[in-house]
Amino acid sequence: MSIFYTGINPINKFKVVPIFLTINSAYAPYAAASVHSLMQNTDPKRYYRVIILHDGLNFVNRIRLRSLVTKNCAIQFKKMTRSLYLKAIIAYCTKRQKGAGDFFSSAVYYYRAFIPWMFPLYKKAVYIDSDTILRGDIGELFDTDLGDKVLAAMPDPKVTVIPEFRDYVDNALGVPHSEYVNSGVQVMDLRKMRKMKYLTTMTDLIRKYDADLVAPDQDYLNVILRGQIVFLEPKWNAEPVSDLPKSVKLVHFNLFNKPWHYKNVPCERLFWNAAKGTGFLGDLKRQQAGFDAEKQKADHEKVEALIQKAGRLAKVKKPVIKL
Ligand SMILES: [Mn+2]
Repeated sequence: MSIFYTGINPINKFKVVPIFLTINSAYAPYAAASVHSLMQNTDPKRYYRVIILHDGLNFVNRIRLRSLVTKNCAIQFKKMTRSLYLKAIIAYCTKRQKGAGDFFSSAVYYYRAFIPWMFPLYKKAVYIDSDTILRGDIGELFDTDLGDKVLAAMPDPKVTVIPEFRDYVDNALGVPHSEYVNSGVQVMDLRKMRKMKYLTTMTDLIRKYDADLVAPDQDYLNVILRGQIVFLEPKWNAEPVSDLPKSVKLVHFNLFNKPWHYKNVPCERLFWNAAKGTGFLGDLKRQQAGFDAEKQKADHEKVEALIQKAGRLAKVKKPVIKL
């Protein structure tokens, strides 16, 4: 590779596959494993650009992430600016998402709603959570035909199997649970999202209702885009299981059993193989070693509290937010 190589794709921006992740410094090690796995599974004939939205990554994290660039895959960082939208969201998160089930206390999850607005030159993009590992070419996910819909995402398996989540979604959100999607993997039609003013709609709902919800922007996404979502095949947002089908292209370590916390969890090899060579391997090993019985107990209690919260919020007569 030339010493002048900067990781910037020397080609038309519109031909690139743009992939967004939204992180803070705490998520950097998992994001690095995810991005590393993504890059190991690209089509050499295509160009990719990983765009990391963050709220202030430190220098070391940025250097380590940036060093993952390959010939056909660039990395770009974009720090979130404190727009009025973001200020409203941070105020809401600070007030609402703290306390019981503190899983989602962070405004980081809401950054993805800013993508259409912050990147007006892109027509379409992929978003992935940082707790994902790729096993196939993300370009194929990007190629998903959205038809006249706005977004592609996968019906959330946790909502099908956990009765509290199911009732919460049906009653409190007014979204049929079979249609409720997980927001961890998305293909977005950015033009349509701009046209419908997705970000403004979301912040308006936040301001108007100040609603106590279970999942951060995922709940708003489902309410706002109901009926406008193409359902992805499970292979693009698969739960980690020990007998993972060969066809699976993306594994999502959603909610419980994170391999960087627990030993002997499904698909841990996939994660650790991707973490190797990222510069974060030592950090991740230390994190796992330090995740003692006390932290495990707290982690389980957080999951339990989140389920209980869903059960509590499900006991409403009509949906808590209305478009
Ligand atoms: Mn996730």
